[in-house]
Amino acid sequence: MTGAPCGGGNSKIVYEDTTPQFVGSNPSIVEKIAPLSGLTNPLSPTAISTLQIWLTHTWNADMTIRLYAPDSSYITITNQDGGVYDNVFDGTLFTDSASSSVSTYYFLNDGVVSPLKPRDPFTNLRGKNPNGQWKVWFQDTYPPTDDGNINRVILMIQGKVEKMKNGKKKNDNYK
Ligand SMILES: [Ca+2]
Ligand SMILES: [Ca+2]
Repeated sequence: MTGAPCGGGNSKIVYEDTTPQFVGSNPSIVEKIAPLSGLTNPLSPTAISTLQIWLTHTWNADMTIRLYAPDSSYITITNQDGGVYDNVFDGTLFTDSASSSVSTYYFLNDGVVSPLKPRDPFTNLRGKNPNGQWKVWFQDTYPPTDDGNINRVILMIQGKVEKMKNGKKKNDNYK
């Protein structure tokens, strides 16, 4: 049996940005642009996406962070979470598989909390064309005091291996 060609393209892309950028009074908005290509379109119903950020900030409830897909829709990662504490997102892995959500976690101390579920699930991104310009959008919504620095961002998008009718793996070049 010869099945029609299926799959193709990369099933996993990891995008990393290590350019430190200030966020606070000026500018209060920072965008990290991730141009992705070669991913299987549309993004699989079993796709897994994660976002890890290293943000130092002395009042994390100032921050709103969104992940924009290439079609300009977005999911909210965090919005006025983290309270008055320092550096709670300095290395946080946002993943749907975390046991606690950023919106309900009871922040009590300075220091990183990881992993956390984002406010909106990454599963909302399934079915979209993943090829194009992704954007991680940071806003300090209270610029006058308590600033931050975005030191590193890692966006990972992974389609799961799916089996074809003939038993072959769909994503032969799964990495
Ligand atoms: Ca503080
Ligand atoms: Ca601020």
